[in-house]
Amino acid sequence: MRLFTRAIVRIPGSNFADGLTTVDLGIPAFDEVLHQHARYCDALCDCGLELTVLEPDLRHPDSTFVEDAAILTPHAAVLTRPGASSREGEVAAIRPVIERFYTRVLTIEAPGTVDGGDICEAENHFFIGVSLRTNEEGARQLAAQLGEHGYTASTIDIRSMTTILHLKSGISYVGDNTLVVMDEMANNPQFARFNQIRVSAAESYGANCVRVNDRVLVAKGFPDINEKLVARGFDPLVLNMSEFQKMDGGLSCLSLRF
Ligand code: CIR
Repeated sequence: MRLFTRAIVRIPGSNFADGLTTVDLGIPAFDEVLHQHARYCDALCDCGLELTVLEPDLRHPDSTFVEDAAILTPHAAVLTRPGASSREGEVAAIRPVIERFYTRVLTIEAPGTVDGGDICEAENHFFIGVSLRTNEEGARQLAAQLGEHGYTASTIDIRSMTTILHLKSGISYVGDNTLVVMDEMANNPQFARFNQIRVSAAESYGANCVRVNDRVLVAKGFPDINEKLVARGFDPLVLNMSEFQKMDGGLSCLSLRF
């Protein structure tokens, strides 16, 4: 599993609750949003990462979900072209930050769209979700760019799965050839070569977890996933994500790790 040394995060803005959401879980409480974000940052530091912490960007209420604006591999960075128009400007805002760390910065061009949340990296292979945010043209461009850097890629069409926004809402690669995957997706033949930790519909939000060096970040409140990770020798680090869940956000989307 790739070792990470750094992460980029962005502090949520006071208009965080004005972002996009498809769920009906209530309005996030801003104090608690900031608190949960701070604990998330602490967790990344505990995993050994050096953080670049960006100031809130009030022009873009969803911009704390930095993962959607870029894909960072050891060899190249790709700036995305988010599928939601309210999020397009997030890319220009993060570009100079990415350029501090990468000499080679690629882009997704219209009519392609890609959200980073649809990109699941599993060693040298990338699963690219084709969703309501990432279109086939975006997936094609990204696969070609990754191919030039020695990676393979394949697409997974999640457009018919109404319960998830992004591919990584339903699947995570946690290293050691293991996927955490929601039941609805588990039988996809593309996942057959992996060990699988299956996630029931009741715990589906918990399928978005993140391997960071020796730990796996896991959302609080999903005991079955937690137990299964422990049983397979993983070391979960549990974080309360309740306020981000209200805005369709998961653990992975709050950081760019590299
Ligand atoms: C959105 O709908 O775009 C945000 N409210 C949530 C984005 C979550 N991102 C992710 O899962 N990668």
